[in-house]
Formats: sequence, C-alpha cells, structure tokens
Amino acid sequence: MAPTFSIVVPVYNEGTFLPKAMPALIAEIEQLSVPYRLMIVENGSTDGTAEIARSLIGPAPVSVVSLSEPDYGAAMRHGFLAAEGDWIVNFDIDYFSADFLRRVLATSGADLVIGSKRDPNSEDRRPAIRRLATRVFNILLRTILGSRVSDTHGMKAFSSDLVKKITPQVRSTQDLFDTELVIRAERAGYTITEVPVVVEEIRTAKSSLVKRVPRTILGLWRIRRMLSNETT
Ligand SMILES: Nc1nc2c(ncn2[C@@H]2O[C@H](COP(=O)(O)OP(=O)(O)O)[C@@H](O)[C@H]2O)c(=O)[nH]1
Ligand SMILES: [Mg+2]
Repeated sequence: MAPTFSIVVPVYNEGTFLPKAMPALIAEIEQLSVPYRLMIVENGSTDGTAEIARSLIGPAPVSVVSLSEPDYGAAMRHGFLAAEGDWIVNFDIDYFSADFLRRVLATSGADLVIGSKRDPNSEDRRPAIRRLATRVFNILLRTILGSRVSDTHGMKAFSSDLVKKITPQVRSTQDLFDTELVIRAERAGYTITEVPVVVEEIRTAKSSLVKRVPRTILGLWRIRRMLSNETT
C-alpha cells in the first residue's frame, strides 16, 4: 500500500547530530499513526553519516540513500523522484513537525502545502538575523520572481502528481532547488496553501548567511531568466 506520507530529509555531515535527531524525527512522524516512509538522503558526507543513519533505523520504515557530490538539491531531487504516496514531504534534520503533517491532512484541494515562516500566525523563535534573512528572501521572491508565496524554503508537502511533473524541469541545485520547484508549481497553476509553523532551531544553524546571500540573489536571477526564456 502506498504510504500517506513519503518524507525526504537531505542530510550532510550530520553524524554527531543524527543519534539525537533521527529518533526524535521518527517519534514525531509516528504521532500521526498514518502509513509513512522516511528517506534520509545523504550526499558527499565525510563523517560516516550514512552508516550512522542506517544504524539508527530500527523497526521504522526508513531508507538511507547515499549519493556522491554534496548537493542539497540533488539529494531532494533523488528522494522526490523515488518517493510515492499521497504527500511527498520535505523536512530538514533540524526542522520537522508533527503539527505540520496534521495541518497537511486537514487541508483539502491543495497540491502544495507550505509551512510558512512568514505566516501571520507563525511563531519564529530563531535569532533576529535569521528572521531578517527570511524577510529579505521573501521580498526577493516577490520582486525578482513575481511570486505570491511567502516562503519556499522549509517544511513543505507536495502532491505526488506535482512532484512527478515538475521535479524533472527544475535546474537549480543546492538550496534553490526547492525554491525553483515551488515557483514552477505556482506558475503551472497548482493550488498552494500556506500554513503557520513554529520555527525553533534545535541546534545552531550550520550554513553561513554571508556566503548564502549573494548565491541566493544570483540564483533567483538565474531562475527568472530561465523561466522567461522558456515562455518566449
Ligand atoms: N544531502 C545533503 N544535505 C544537505 C547538504 N547541505 C545541507 N544539507 C542538509 O540540509 C538541511 C538544512 O541544513 P542546515 O545546515 O540546517 O541549513 P539551514 O537551511 O540554514 O537551516 C539539513 O538536514 C542538512 O543536513 C548537502 O550538501 N547535501
Ligand atoms: Mg537548519
């Protein structure tokens, strides 16, 4: 039987965090008592992440995939194309929530449910600098891409139809993969629902904002150019 949720979690060099995070993630998903599959997709880790993840599976329906080059987007693409079920969900290893899954089950008619950090009812407990980065990203999404979604990066649930049709079109790699997927889904006319989230970092963020900001701006321009070339 196809699971209700196929949950894809990209991980990179998370060997020391997994023994705490993986049991917590599985317990969170199992609060729902619905059929699920969890796919941990690692690529390019040098700290034994894949072996450690495999040792933590236990009786849960979890698979661990290992690919070569470190690339968040490539990991997600692989997981999404291999996933099946009603909802294909993306979580990070440090950001997941049973409440989000409950909200997904409670929505009707949506092809994409976004847990939006910018929703008026969201509670963002991250440091001010991270909240500001999300706000700026939101402005860039609107101005550069003309998007009406308030967030693209974070917890999301996609219908499998959307994933199978749109994923193969996505060209962006790394952390812009999911943004391009969401923008393409929006432009293709899929129904998108945003739900509030509580955002709490369960460990200090590993990625550097300084490196990420120029990469993100360039990446959003590249998406804009690519999409406009496709329509002309
Ligand atoms: N497969 C894969 N996962 C990655 C890569 N880089 C980051 N991740 C994972 O992406 C998620 C988010 O990373 P994190 O460092 O928390 O960045 P944040 O977006 O600033 O919160 C975590 O599950 C990381 O392990 C990568 O190159 N490959
Ligand atoms: Mg994080």
